[in-house]
Amino acid sequence: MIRCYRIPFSTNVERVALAAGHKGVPIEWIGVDPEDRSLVQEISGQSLVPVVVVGGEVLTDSPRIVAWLEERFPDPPLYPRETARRAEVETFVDWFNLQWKRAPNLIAAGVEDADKHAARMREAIGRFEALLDGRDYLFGEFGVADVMAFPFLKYASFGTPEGDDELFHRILVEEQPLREDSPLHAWARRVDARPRS
Ligand SMILES: N[C@@H](CCC(=O)N[C@@H](CS)C(=O)NCC(=O)O)C(=O)O
Repeated sequence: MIRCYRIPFSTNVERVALAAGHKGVPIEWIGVDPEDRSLVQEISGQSLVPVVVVGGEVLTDSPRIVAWLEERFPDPPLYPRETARRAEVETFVDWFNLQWKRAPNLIAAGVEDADKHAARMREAIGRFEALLDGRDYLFGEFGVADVMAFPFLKYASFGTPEGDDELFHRILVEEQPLREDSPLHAWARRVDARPRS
């Protein structure tokens, strides 16, 4: 059994739920008090979730956990099987995690040039919309790009759910205004309807 430690409304935890759901892999979820990370710290040596414990192995960092799920449970796949297609998707995943995510994180940290980062987030909307031009998911078939991006972009379409008062999530709503006819709305509904473990 795969055990995963989580906190409510966590974007990075939702990635694991979507990836495992796609593969039909059950997860035993352990809820952690967001204000008390001592258990997570003890298990993983750091305080962020998701943390996966499986056999004697402890995995942190959602992209790494999703890649582990792909390796351990290859069917159905989340990454393209063809080498070049896979490299394209991995390039998107790295851009999203290493570049795109910096803007909302820096705004939440209260940096002085928040406006510059907010403008980057608004610019990026056009790129996501272009990826959805004529197709249902970011790279055609549902896959790792959708798993990585959805938990962050869904706020632009759905807003914050009741009980979610996280500043980071409010930034994801406020700095990603969507046109009514943006294809991101239909994409968000499509991904939201997919199974989660
Ligand atoms: N790179 C990590 C980031 C994990 C992360 O930032 N987790 C958030 C929840 S979505 C967290 O635990 N935040 C608590 C905090 O910052 O104290 C991943 O992708 O899993």
